[in-house]
Amino acid sequence: MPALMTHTDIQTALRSLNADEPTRWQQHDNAWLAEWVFADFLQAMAFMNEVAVVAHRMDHHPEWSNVYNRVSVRLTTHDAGGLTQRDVALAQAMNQISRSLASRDSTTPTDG
Ligand code: H2B
Repeated sequence: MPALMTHTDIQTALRSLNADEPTRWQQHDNAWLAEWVFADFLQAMAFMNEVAVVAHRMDHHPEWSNVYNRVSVRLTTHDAGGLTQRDVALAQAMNQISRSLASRDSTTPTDG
């Protein structure tokens, strides 16, 4: 079972995760919450699909929901009862995937 992070570890990791977007990740109880607003529904789905591949590979799964172009995420390690390095790794992957999607052209299909 992965080790729970100390309070100091959690604060350090949060600062690093929020280096580019200071209010993205918030601590709430024993978990981190984040929300993204994408260009449209397909981009939100692309985000979830790319993250799903990583989460499956890591065997670490987000609690998340989607409404149109919004994706809400809660990360915690259930087996450990709180935040661990697995949550840090998945949060980093989510940041990276969302940045990469935002820099791509719209995922909306066109006739071209
Ligand atoms: N995801 C999360 N977020 N926390 C866990 O403790 C966890 C998980 N445990 N995905 C994994 C699966 C475990 O149940 C399996 C058996 O490895």
